[in-house]
Amino acid sequence: MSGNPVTVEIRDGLAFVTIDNPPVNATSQAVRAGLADAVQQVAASDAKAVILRCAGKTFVAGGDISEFDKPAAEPHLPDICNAIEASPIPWIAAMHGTVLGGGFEIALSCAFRLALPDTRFGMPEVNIGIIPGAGGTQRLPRLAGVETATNIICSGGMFPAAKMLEAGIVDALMNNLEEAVTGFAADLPPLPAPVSQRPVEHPGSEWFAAKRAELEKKARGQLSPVQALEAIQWAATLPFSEGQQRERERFLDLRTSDQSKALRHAFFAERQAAKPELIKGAEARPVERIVVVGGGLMGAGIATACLGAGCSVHILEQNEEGAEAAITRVKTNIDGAVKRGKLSAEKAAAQIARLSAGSDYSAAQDADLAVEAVFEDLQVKKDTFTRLAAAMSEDAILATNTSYIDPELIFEGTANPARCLGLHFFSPAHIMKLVEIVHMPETSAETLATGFALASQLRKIPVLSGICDGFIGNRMLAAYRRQADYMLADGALPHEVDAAMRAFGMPMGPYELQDLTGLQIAWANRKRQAATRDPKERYVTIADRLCEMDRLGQRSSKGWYRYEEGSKKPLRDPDVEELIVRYSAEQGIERQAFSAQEISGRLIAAMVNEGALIVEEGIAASANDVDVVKLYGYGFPRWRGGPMHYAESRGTGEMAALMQSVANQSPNSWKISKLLS
Ligand code: 3H9
Repeated sequence: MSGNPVTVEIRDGLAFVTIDNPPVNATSQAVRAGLADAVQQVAASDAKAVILRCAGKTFVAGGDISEFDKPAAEPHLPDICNAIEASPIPWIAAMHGTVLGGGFEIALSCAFRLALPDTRFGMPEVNIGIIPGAGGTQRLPRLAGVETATNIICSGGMFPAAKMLEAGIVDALMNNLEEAVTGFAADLPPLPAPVSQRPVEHPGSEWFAAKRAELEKKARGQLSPVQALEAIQWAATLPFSEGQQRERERFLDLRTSDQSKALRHAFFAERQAAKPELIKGAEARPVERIVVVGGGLMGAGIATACLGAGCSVHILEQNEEGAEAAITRVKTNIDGAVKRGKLSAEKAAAQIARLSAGSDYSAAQDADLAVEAVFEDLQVKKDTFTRLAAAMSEDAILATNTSYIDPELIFEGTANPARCLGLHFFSPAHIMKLVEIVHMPETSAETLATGFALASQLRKIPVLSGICDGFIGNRMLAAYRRQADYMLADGALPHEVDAAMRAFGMPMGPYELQDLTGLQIAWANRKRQAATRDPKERYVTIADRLCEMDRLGQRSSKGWYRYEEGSKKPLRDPDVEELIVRYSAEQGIERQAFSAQEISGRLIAAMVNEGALIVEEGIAASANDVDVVKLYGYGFPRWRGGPMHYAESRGTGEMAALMQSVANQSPNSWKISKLLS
């Protein structure tokens, strides 16, 4: 990149304006200044058209998010967009890569929009808690209609160029962009009316009301999608200039909002988590052939994800029947993706062609990496790795998907432990984004780098974790559930706890979630932990009692709730509530009422405290990593940024005081992190 990120070249009667601002050509202040100059420079030239293009892998991917903590600095993008649109010389956007946010808004101000066929478009502003701020909410409805504009802007999604062409947003798709655009510019079609001057068809206030209700339900507390809808509604009711002014005011307001700060924190935290210090400079090994041991729900999910990333997968099962069942499970996952329109039938067939299964470990001999997803039992896992190590080369990577067992015990005695690590996927593994990459002291940086590279190949979000019971995510979940159980014993009921956590923004409360996933795994863990549990720690046995009564969740038609046949709707169960009240009485506890805020405050405090301990102990490299785990593995509301960001935004003092009161309520049960005091 030269000093100036925007250059102008006038050649053969055409002006070429090139933005070169790696990595993603964001419209930083320098780019905006360069564009403002370019507008004037070309207006004063004798060029008959301007071609706006970008160097590197992408067109402009939006405003520069790293500038959003500072006050907005001139020149402002809406003014530049207006100047491009008003230019006496027509501007042509020549687009490739991703055309996002402010980049899309610049393109909407051009007279023509041309793109490579594999370009993707989107207005992802709502994902970072803002709305488009350079006329996007006002121009897009004028170009493509309110409904299409709403789908693009309020979803924050990315859309293929073919869809944009169909919607009339892009004028043409061209293969040899540079040459084709130059040809197009040399022989321009008649100029269309500037987008800002086109009329908008109002779909009716009922349409807006219904859309608003739909967005509110989906957003679970996130405000930006509804705010964006309101701005689109201005496009349908106000002159452009007024609509644009209101859009700008709202954009600036939202930029400083807590939600936007939290969502921006999440954006940078997940990128930072993917590049831990420990793998700096280490080279990842290519992974093409993968063996997955165990073709149950988890193993089949891992296999599906690996196939989707272009790897070949062999599943090892105990016998041929098990192997066949595993293949069926993977095929069902792949079929599901086809049915949901996520995968073409052709790609699905290619994935299935790369899948095999059997029970003979010699099939693992050429694999680059093996992931074990067998029964959560130390001896079974140890035996699996003994057989894998014997079959595979001594530097093939060995990964355990254990959720709780110490990988050091699992890999004890394995030759070359530097190639061993944990790859902790979350179920269903072909859908859930999070992978905890668990390192042992012996694990080499190269092995870890390979784990991170594989995760990104699988389009997952990797987070490094050291070793502790439950690693980062499940250890925090255990603390959260423990506090929830304390609250049941002290006076709350499951539906109150669940409602409070949903109101906080969680997709589900802890009890309905346990019913959905089954109570038995956590029960087995509690039994395993019993031997080492501090006898002075408060231990509430309500969950154990339910398990002993075979109330194991939805699959047994009853758990914390009861379920009517064929229904997944949790219904309050007087038997469970009676059991809870009886438990309190047995313990001599006088039950008290808790407000939803008290419940969520205490549960989150317990979660934050555990996260802080995890950072304090060095299990997580940073509080950011803890946030990423909770955002991607446990549905923590992204617009709150993750538990650690949330705690920081509330003030650690407030969180410390809350945690102290939680600890006082259940003496000897909580260690409070030094980071909270
Ligand atoms: C906006 O446009 C507002 C306007 O409406 C109004 C203005 C008035 N800013 O994701 P990657 C960095 S709001 C600053 O790993 P990929 C990113 O942090 C904006 N930095 O690559 C990373 O840095 P590092 C609306 C940005 O190929 C590096 O680039 N736009 C920005 O997997 C590579 O990123 C968005 O929200 C940015 N806008 O994906 C787009 N974008 O290497 C957000 C990226 O130091 N961006 N960086 O970690 C994306 O969705 C993806 O980055 C993209 C590339 C698809 C572009």
